[in-house]
This record gives sequence, C-alpha cells and structure tokens, in this order.
Amino acid sequence: MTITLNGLGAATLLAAVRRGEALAIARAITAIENRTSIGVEMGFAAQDLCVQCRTLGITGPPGAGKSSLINALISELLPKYRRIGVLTVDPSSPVSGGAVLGDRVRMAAHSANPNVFIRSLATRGHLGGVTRTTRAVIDLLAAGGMDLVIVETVGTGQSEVEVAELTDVRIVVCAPGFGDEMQAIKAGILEVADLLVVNKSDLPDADRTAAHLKAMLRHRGHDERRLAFQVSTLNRDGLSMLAEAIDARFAEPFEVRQNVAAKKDNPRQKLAEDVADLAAAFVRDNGDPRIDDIVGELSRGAISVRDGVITAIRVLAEQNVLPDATGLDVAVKT
Ligand SMILES: Nc1nc2c(ncn2[C@@H]2O[C@H](COP(=O)(O)OP(=O)(O)OP(=O)(O)O)[C@@H](O)[C@H]2O)c(=O)[nH]1
Ligand SMILES: [Mg+2]
Repeated sequence: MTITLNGLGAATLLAAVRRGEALAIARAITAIENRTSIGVEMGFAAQDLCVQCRTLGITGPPGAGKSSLINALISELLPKYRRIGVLTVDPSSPVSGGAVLGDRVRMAAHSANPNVFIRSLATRGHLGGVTRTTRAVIDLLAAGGMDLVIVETVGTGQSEVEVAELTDVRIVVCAPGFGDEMQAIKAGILEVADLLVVNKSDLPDADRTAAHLKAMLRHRGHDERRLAFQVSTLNRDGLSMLAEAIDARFAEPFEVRQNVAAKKDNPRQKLAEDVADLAAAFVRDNGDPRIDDIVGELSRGAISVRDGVITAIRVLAEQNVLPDATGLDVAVKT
C-alpha cells in the first residue's frame, strides 16, 4: 500500500523534514497530531533516527509570561543553538484556540526567522495522548535539524508534569503576587523543576514573591542561588544570566537525550500503545472492503464488538494491508 499525504509519499515527506523544510515539518506534525497512518509512521521513523537535540521545558500558570520569556530567550540562545523549535502545549484545554493567537503575537519577533519554528499543539483533550504526541513531535523536530526544542506547557497539574518530564532541563515560571498557584507549584511541578524563574521583576511585588520562593527552596535544602532567578522580559533584565544557567544545566552530566521514548517509558507498555496506534490508523484510513463490512455488521449489531475487533486484526495481519515500510526504511538510513 502506498501512503500519501497531499501527493507526497511518506518517504518523500520524511526526506523533506530531514532537509529542514518548514512546510514539510508542519505537515508531518499535523499528521502526527491527527494520528493518521502517515503520522504514526513519521513518529516511528523520527524515533528510529535518534537525532540528538537539547530540550527545554517552560511551565507555569496562565499569564506568568512563559511565551514572552521564550521569545526573549530565543534571542539569547540563537547564537549557540542555531535552529530552535518551540512547541506550545496546553493539556488542560480541549483545543488551544485562544492561546495560539497569543503565542503568535508574543513570539512575533521570531516568526519570520527561518531558524525558528513555532507551533502550537492542539491537544483535543486526550490526556495521555498529549504526552505521546509531544514526544513524537520533539523527535520529529530533532530529525528536522533543530538544535534545541523549547516546550511551553500551561498549568501545574499531572499532565503538565508528564509533558515537562520529556525535556532535559525544566523551568518553572511564575509572576509576582499570586498565592494559590504557588501552592499548586509546591505540590507538583516543583519536583521536576531545574530552574525557577520569577518573571515581571519590573512589578512591585516581584521581590516579595522571589523571597517567598527562595525561602521555600531553602526550607527544602536546595541552593536558592543556583535555582532561583528573577527576570523581566519587558526590560530584558536577568535574561543573559538565565541563559547562562540554562547552558550550565545542559552541560551538567545529564545524558543528552538521544531518544526520549527510551528515557522513562515502560517498553512493553510503549510497544502496546504503538501497536494500537498503527492498527487504529489503518482501520480508519484504509479502504479495504472487508473493514467496511465489519463496520457495517457492527453498526447493525450483527456481530459482537469482540468479534469485530478480532476479525479486523485478522484482516490487518493476514491480508497484508499494513503498509510496506521499505520506502521509509530507505529514507531513514540515508
Ligand atoms: N510587566 C510585565 N509584564 C509582562 C512581562 N512578561 C510578560 N508580561 C505580560 O504578561 C502577559 C502574559 O504574557 P504571556 O507571555 O502571554 O504569558 P504566558 O504565560 O505565555 O500565558 P499563557 O500562554 O496564556 O498561559 C502579557 O500581557 C505580557 O505582556 C514582564 O516582564 N513584565
Ligand atoms: Mg503562552
């Protein structure tokens, strides 16, 4: 079976991604998000490439200034990391509609730069799926030649922590004068934070918030001078120091991530999910009449769900409707 996406075969698309073509990268990400067969294939192929790239997570409550901080940091980091990808992920909202516009405005300074690729991931509410999609997209951006991928996540809940865990260095950003968020940060995301940033240091409450945070760090036996930073993206205060701290963190004996998937996943669980993704994509996408028949019988209630699933698996396996991945293999090994 030939896989095509807007007339491009998977191998052709992957080759274009590897040349760093922004349009191809954007198309591949859309395919990954939609879990089409080509998207599932691209996700697998990108992982197999194991291209090295640094990853930086920026997490914090809504409006803390995460996007503004990324925009400001890009200028600091571009001399060293010559191609930077930015993903904004909002696991708590079904579709990150409003945020997309805000992020575009916030990062407008770099949107015309061919070495900066900015993309919002529409998460559509699958909680577990967000992490998997984000992981696949990070691998794809690495394959597309990004030296650094920055991932912005909003909030401080469990799924944000999971997404943050995909990155090598994690920054938690907060803004002056908030109380409840601080409690939430204490409870969850602080545990995965490498650096804590109080943004908007131009505002009057900034020192008090920073002092509070530092006291909290001391209380937990952390070195607050190494961990806590005050910046203002408005007047660019503290940004070069923060960029240096990020570099220093990358230089620490953290393994450079070769393959995020290998880092913390249970391999059997991951295989199970990958099998399910591939099978699901082909049941949805392929035009095999036997699959149509099963769908018809299921909707008439003529067969049990279990029999429908088993018959579909047999069709996939026996009749060789799974794609011949040879073309992709060739592209991967070039
Ligand atoms: N005073 C001041 N305002 C800032 C600073 N940085 C960002 N802001 C403002 O804070 C607001 C939120 O900034 P964003 O960068 O969109 O914050 P965010 O955390 O990405 O927001 P969401 O993605 O919506 O959660 C905007 O109105 C910014 O202009 C700063 O250093 N000082
Ligand atoms: Mg934002």
